[in-house]
Amino acid sequence: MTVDLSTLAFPNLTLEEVDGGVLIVTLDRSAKRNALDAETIEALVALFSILPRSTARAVVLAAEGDHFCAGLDLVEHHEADRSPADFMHLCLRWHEAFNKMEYGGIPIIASLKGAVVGGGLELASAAHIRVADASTYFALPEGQRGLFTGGGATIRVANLVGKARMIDMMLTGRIYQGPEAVEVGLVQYLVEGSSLDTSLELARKAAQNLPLTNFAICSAVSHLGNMSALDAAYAEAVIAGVVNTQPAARERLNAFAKGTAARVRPNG
Ligand code: 1HE
Repeated sequence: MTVDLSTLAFPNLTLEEVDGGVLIVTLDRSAKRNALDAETIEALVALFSILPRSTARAVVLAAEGDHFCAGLDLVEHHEADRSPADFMHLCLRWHEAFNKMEYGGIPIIASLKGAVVGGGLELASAAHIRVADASTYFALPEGQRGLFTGGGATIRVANLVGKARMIDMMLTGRIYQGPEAVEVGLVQYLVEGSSLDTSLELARKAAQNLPLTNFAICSAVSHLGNMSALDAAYAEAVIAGVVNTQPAARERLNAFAKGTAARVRPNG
């Protein structure tokens, strides 16, 4: 059953369907710099659990205000005075949300600005493409706060920048921004104008792919990365068997065979 996106509503998130099958999901807690409290994490779990069964073909994850996300809600955490078990269970909900994003099969483009720090970087790392603007900066300030990452930074940020850089960020509070953020792998795009415009452009492009192809790209690639090379090669062949023979692809292959499909050539 396909879920009607217009019926969905979640705390601290706004949803806007735009043309081309693109859904803009906006973090809407800018008074708190979009810090992730428990309620917002539950909203992300619920939303990204549903999206694979909706009409959304691609998502732009954006934010209200000047900052993408200030990470864990430190005030809530301080006031809740959580037990180790309570915080472990909370972190498992963060993982549930971010795993639904990374493995859900729907392309997610994160439109970044301002602070993308701590849990905010963990959230951005669960997207498939990250777009920064001139204001965007990245950090893992957990070390300075007497904390440790709990939303997957040791896995996803390490995958992006490597273990040594991630440890440096955690130990020293090192901030990455601008071209250096691209060089180290934190983002694929750095734009002069608005990261939202470029994210929408990229999402519209991705949404034109067949949904089963995008499912393989935005789910299988991550699953394959968790396997041994031998098993990953086997599973890749099985997935390609399904995806590359999908009836919906025949029209595209036919167009190529007839010479009417676009060729792959660089601009200019
Ligand atoms: C918050 C949070 C937050 C802002 N939790 N309330 N993350 C951090 O260590 C980053 C903490 N935040 C900051 O460094 C700054 O807020 C910013 C650089 C992001 C933005 O600065 P600014 O000057 O625009 O805002 P502000 O004055 O610091 O904050 C505005 C309000 O947002 C204020 O609330 P108010 O009620 O006093 O107006 C702040 O308290 C609130 N706010 N950030 C709660 N993070 C699963 S483990 C993950 C572990 C982590 O993520 S640790 C990293 C935490």
